[in-house]
Amino acid sequence: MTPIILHHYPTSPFAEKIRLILGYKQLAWHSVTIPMIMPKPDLTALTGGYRRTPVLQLGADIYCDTSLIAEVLDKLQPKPSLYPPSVNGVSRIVAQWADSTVFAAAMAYNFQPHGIASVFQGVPEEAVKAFIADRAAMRGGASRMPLGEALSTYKSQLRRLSDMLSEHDFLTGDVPSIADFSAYHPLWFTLERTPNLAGILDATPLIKDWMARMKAIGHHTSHKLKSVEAIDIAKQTKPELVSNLAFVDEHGIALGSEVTITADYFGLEPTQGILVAATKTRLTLQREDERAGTTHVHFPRNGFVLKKVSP
Ligand SMILES: N[C@@H](CCC(=O)N[C@@H](CS)C(=O)NCC(=O)O)C(=O)O
Repeated sequence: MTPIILHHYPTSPFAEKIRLILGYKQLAWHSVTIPMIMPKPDLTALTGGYRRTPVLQLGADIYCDTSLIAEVLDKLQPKPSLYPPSVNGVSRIVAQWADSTVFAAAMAYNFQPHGIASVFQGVPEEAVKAFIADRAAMRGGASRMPLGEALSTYKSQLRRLSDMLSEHDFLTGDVPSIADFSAYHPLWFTLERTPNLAGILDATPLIKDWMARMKAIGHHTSHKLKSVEAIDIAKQTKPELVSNLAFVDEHGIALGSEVTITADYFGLEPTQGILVAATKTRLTLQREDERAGTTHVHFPRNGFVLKKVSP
């Protein structure tokens, strides 16, 4: 089997979502540690510009965004499913809400001054300043949610999540679904990276018990890989064929066009390449890179903007 390579760093909540999914599916993986801030030259040799964390690599196929990465891992190892049929729709909707709305409130709460002090304990002041400036640039200068709003929003979201746990062990039933992995990671950051702020979880003991169950899933086994080795693997591999996929055109952009794909918020570095596939749910670009060779970079349609490059 093509090695599963995760490009990530330990403190990334979205990476924790994928590490736990790998654990749930008992998939062994390779771990490439990437920088927390720009520049990320080895990552962008693979993605062509996309800089968010994490990124999944299977040979010369590069998958951006955890909603797509979760789908790919579920296809690779269908059991246990992340999308149990009886809750397929609702689990995806809760996951989307958690990855966007809960994540925003939780991180605004986690990154209040006490939280920053805890996350960056022992880190030189210059590095902390560089991190704060990098994230402000990613938000295009927009500030995080004010602390008062973050506090009331996060508390109310915790109460809603707790309500969902009153009759079963996981959010949508007796077994985990994608909803659990998406709701867990922002709360994991509160509990593990900003423990001095974790008292907010005390009002919802059902959540604390559920978090212990989620943590127990673990990350299965991983082996460290250097970023240059990952680039070599891409260079030595051919991307999977996509010419058999049904073309769904929502933009009036033909396959074979030179295009860019850009996240619709937070981290607006575009990836440019040839549009080689567009299905109902995902878009694929082919790129040539001096170091990585020919790669296919895959994005979900949700949350990304496709544009034709004018000649
Ligand atoms: N929608 C994206 C969000 C990913 C995201 O925001 N990741 C954060 C880290 S948890 C990030 O990219 N931060 C900036 C960076 O790592 O450069 C996904 O699901 O993968």
